[in-house]
Amino acid sequence: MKLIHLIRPARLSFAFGAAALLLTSTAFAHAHLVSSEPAANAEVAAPAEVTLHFTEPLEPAFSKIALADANGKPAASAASQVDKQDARVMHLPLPQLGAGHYAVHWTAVATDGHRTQGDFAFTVK
Ligand SMILES: [Cu+2]
Repeated sequence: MKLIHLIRPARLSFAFGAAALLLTSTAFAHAHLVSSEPAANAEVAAPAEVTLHFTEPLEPAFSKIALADANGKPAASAASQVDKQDARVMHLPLPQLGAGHYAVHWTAVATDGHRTQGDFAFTVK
C-alpha cells in the first residue's frame, strides 16, 4: 500500500507538467511564415497570386498581404484573403505584373491575437 502513496505524487506532477507545457505552447502560438509562392528572392514568370503558408490559423480581419513595386508603390489593388478551407493560408490576387522587383509585406494575426510581420522580395522575369 505504501507503493501507491509514492506513485501518486509523481503522476500528479506529471499531469501538472503536461498542463503547463500545453498552456505555454498555446500562449506562444504566433503565426510564423512557413513558405511562400513565389518563394523569397525567387525569379519567376508573372504569378497570378501571392500565397503564404503559416504555422497557425490566421484572424482574417487583421491579417493581410501588400505588394509594392520597385518604386515602393502599391502593385496589387485587390484585398488579400485568408483561405476559407485552411486558415493557415493567405492569398493576394495579382494583376498582370510587368518585369521587375517586387516586395511583399505581410501581417499575420494568430487566433490568440498575437501579431507577426515580415517582408520578402521576388523578381518577375
Ligand atoms: Cu502568440
